[in-house]
Amino acid sequence: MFGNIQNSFSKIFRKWRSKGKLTEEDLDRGLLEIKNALLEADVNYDVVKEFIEGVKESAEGEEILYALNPGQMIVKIVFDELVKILGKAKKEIYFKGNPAVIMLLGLQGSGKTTTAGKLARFLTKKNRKTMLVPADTRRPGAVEQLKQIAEQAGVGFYKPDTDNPVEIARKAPKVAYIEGYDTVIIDTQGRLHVDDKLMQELKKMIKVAKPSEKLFVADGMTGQDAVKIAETFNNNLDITGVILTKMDGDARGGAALSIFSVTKKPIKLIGVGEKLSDIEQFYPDRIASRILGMGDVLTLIEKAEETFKAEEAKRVEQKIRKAKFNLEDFLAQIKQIKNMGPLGNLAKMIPGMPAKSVENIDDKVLVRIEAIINSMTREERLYPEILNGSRRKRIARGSGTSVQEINQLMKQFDMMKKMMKSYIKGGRRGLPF
Ligand SMILES: Nc1nc2c(ncn2[C@@H]2O[C@H](COP(=O)(O)OP(=O)(O)OP(=O)(O)O)[C@@H](O)[C@H]2O)c(=O)[nH]1
Ligand SMILES: [Mg+2]
Repeated sequence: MFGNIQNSFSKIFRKWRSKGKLTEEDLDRGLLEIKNALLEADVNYDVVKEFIEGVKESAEGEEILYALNPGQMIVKIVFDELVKILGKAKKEIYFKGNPAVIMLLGLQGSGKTTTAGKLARFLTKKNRKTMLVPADTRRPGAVEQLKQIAEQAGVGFYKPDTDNPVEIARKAPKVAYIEGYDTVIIDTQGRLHVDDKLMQELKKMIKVAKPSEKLFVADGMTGQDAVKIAETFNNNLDITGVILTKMDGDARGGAALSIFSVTKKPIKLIGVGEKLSDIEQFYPDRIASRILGMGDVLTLIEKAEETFKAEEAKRVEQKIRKAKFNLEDFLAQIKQIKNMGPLGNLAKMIPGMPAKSVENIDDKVLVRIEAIINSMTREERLYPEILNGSRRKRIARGSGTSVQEINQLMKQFDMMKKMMKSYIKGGRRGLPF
C-alpha cells in the first residue's frame, strides 16, 4: 500500500535534502509535486488543500528557509502534518455495557463478515469473550459464512431463530449476557448502494442493540468512493469509527488519508489480508512514517514479538551477545519469519529498504536458502567462518545453487547478525528477526 505516494515523497525529499539552503521556489515546487502525488493517490481535494496549507504555514512559522538544515526540518513538518490528517493518536475499540455491542456497517463486499471474525480474534487476545451475531439474513449463505468464521476464530456464535435483523439485534445481546460473553459483534447486511430502507433498518437495530461502537467497514481499494459512503453513513447513523479493509492490495492510500479529515471519525483498525490474523491496530504516526519511507519498525517488531516465543527470542539474544549466532539459528529464524506471513510484507516495513527491492522477494527465495543451509555440514553451520571457496563450491553443487548465491546468503547472514546486535544494544528485548 501507499507504494506510489512513497516513491513521490522520497523523490521530493531527496531533492530538498540535496540543497544546503532552500529557496521559496524550491519549497513551492516540492509542495506542488506533493499535491499532485496526493491527488493521484485519490486523496480528497479539500484534505490535500488543508495538508499543503498546513505544511506551508509550519514552514513559514519555523522560518525553515533560513534554517541550517532545511531538508531535515521539512521532513519533520510533512510528517507531523500527515499524522494530523490521519487522526493524530491511535484510537482503541471502546467497550461499554455488558455485553459491549459492536456493530459493523458498510456496503456489500466491503469486508464486514471477514472483519467480524478478525475483530473477534483480535479481541480474544485482549481477553474479551466474543459472540458473533449474523444479522445479514437476506443474502443466501451469509449466516453460514459467519458461523464458519466463528468456528475458525474459536469464538461464540449466535444462532438466530428469526430472519428479522432488528429482532436479532434485540435478542442476541441478551443471550450473550446469559451465556457469559462480554462482547457482541453484529454483522449486518450490505447493499450495493446506500438506500433509505437500509438506513432505516440499521437505525432500528442501533436503537435496540445500543452499540458502544458503530464501525464503518470501508474497502480501502475504492479510494474516494469509500470516503463519500462513509460520510453518508456518518450523517445517518453517527458512526464511531472506521475499519479500512484490503490495505494489503494496491490500495493507493486515498481512503486512509482522507476518511478521518472528512468524517472526523478515527480509523481504528486496518485489514491487511484475507486470513483471520490479518488485522492491525491503526497508528497514524506509523502509517505516516511508512508513507515517508522511514519504515515501520514498530509494527514489524510488534508482529515479530507476537509470533516469537519469548524463550526462543531470549535464547537467540544470548547467543548474539556472545557472538555465537550461527547458520542453524539463522535457518530457525527464517522459518519463524515464514510463519509471520508473506516476506514482502515484513520486508517493506524495514527502514531503508526501498519498496521496489522487496516486492520481488517471495517465499521461493526462502526455499533456496533452506536448501543451501541444508547442504552444509554441521560444523559449517555452527562456524560459518570456515566457509572457504572450495566448501562453497561443494555446497552450491549439493543444493543446486551457485557460489554467487551462497556469497550473497553469507552477506545477508552477516547483515542480520549486525542488525540484531544493534537492536540489542538499543535496549530492545524482543528481536525483529
Ligand atoms: N485482500 C483482502 N481481502 C479482504 C480483506 N477483507 C475482506 N476481504 C475479502 O473481501 C471479500 C468480501 O468480504 P466479506 O467479508 O464477505 O464482505 P461483506 O462486507 O461481508 O460482504 P456482504 O456480506 O456481501 O455485504 C472476501 O473475498 C474477503 O476475503 C482484506 O483485508 N484483504
Ligand atoms: Mg457479509
